[in-house]
Amino acid sequence: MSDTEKTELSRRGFLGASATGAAMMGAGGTRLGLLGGAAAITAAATTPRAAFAQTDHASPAPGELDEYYGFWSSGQTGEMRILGVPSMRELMRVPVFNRCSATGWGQTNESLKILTQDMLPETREYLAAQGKKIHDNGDLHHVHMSFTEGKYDGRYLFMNDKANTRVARVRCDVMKADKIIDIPNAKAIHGLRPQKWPRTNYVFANGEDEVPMVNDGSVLDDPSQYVNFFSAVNADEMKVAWQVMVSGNLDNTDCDYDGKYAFSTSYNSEMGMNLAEMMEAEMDHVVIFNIAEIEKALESGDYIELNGVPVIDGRKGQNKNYTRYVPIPNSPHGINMAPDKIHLCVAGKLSPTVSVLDVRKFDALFEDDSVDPRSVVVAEPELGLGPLHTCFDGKGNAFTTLFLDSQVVMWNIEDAVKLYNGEDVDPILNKQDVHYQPGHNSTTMGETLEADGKWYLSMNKFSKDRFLNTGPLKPENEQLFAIDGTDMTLIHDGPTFAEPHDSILVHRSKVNPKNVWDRNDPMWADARAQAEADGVDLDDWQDTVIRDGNKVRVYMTSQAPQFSLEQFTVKQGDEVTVYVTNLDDIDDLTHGFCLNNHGVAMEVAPQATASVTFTASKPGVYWYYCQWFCHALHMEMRGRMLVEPSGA
Ligand code: RUQ
Ligand code: CUA
Repeated sequence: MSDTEKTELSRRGFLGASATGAAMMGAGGTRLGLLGGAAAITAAATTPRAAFAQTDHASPAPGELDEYYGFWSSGQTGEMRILGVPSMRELMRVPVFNRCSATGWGQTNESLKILTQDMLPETREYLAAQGKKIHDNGDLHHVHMSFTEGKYDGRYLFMNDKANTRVARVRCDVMKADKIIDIPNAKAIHGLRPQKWPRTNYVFANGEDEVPMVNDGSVLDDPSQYVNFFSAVNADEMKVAWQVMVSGNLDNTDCDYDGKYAFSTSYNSEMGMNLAEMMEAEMDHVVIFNIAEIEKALESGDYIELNGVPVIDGRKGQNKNYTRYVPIPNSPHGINMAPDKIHLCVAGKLSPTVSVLDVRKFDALFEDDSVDPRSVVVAEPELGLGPLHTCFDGKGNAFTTLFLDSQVVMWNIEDAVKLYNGEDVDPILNKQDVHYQPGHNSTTMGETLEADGKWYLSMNKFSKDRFLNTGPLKPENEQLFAIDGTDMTLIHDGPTFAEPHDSILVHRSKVNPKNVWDRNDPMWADARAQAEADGVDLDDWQDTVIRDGNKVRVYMTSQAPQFSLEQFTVKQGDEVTVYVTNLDDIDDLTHGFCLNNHGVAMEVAPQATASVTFTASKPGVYWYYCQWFCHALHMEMRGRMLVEPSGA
């Protein structure tokens, strides 16, 4: 029996089972039966996806779970997204650097604390001058998970904000940010990677834009005095541990599987201020950071302190053992460490090449100044136009996006090394068109020692004519391929809103979030302390209104379909804080608190406490309501805030 026949048989079996199930379950079963039928019809259609449903690369049926979590950066949207792979179903949006109307991120006291407590004084002052507490935007390019011994450990996700020079950490147990820090001295954090070995003690973060070292206006249009900073963030404390001053703009970064080196691509080695100047040199470079030597400098005191951070001088020509500069053609962009622990792939962007560096050769560079930095290059295959990023299948093969060619090229690393050594081999295994202009790519588990080479994702910057026209602003496009040896088969092709910048594809065995919050979660420690001071038990039914001068604290609970307070009264001009604790502990029973005409809204997930503070400046009657659908009587879940006129 052929595979097709087998599938046909099981499909009929599936249809039959659904039909019987529906008949047996009577009216209640009709929906189930319909669902089964719909699934069977989809599978029977002659789309590439249906073809793939017949192999072990099957996309999950409705109701089935995906094998992988995808953690997505969203670029200029500023949030993190969670998708299921291979279905490519979007599961969640996690606000991080942006504000969110649904969850109240950027408005609740809990999120404001996370957004503001690690701000630099200069940021606070700047925002205050704009009449703001927080930034309204972020530009989140790179999401990466914490590692233990080269493997994802499911604790945290780290991410950058290029727009406002920040680094954030998201807790994987609840999928909320718990730390957002300003990076001093550096400007525009772009490339970001957690240390892989022995564990993520550091998160490495590139400063992309160069500025005067002390950027207080005393130096302005004198680029010769501009510098750039590479930062290592202590991942446990979320504080900058050290910075290295470098030459050139830092672009992307990665690190080895031995815990010895981090490395960054650097375009604009010219330190040019405009396009022509930035493109002048044929060669730019990769900067290699020697972690042990840098840590020694901290002990020996070979650093200056700038804004509370030890800054080490690793600029070109210093030839101290902190950095080495390896010339790479031309404006290199992506830098990706292969899971073979040996090969580092640096995409040439303006050069059609990927330079392959052997990290075992880096020791020699630091042992002897006179060793040619290019001696660490062991291959430089020409792959096509506009190579940007590379990922791996864990079987010795690499996939590189070609921005200008709108293709992905699959190639063999060892064969590229052989070619470089003069052997007559073609390292290119496969080229596939993608639509269009791919930036990042990722493979399942591809940036870890557990790279499994099952799926390949292309994140494309343009969709052009591929979807219904949405006006001048078009969606971007993502394409998922199944990898089978050297074959690649397209199984998903779908639009996304700005911007599918980068992603990691993590096996679901690595991630295990909670279903309801733990009542003692540190997220609302401040609310708990305040409640205790007010004699309120935050774990119990609450209907307490405390007046404290012109500050009013309102404690209420939510339990479907009711708030514990049907109404509360305040005076015009009062500063009101509403604390809502969701006593429901059923999965998926999220309530919300939205106060009409006050711009106040927040999510209160099961067993969570959330709070919001506002000024009751308008006398009158204002309804608050639950804005997360929770119950058949969800519409009835509401209450009134009565604001007495101040003269009354
Ligand atoms: S960089 S498209 Cu911001 Cu991730 Cu290469
Ligand atoms: Cu509670 Cu809707």
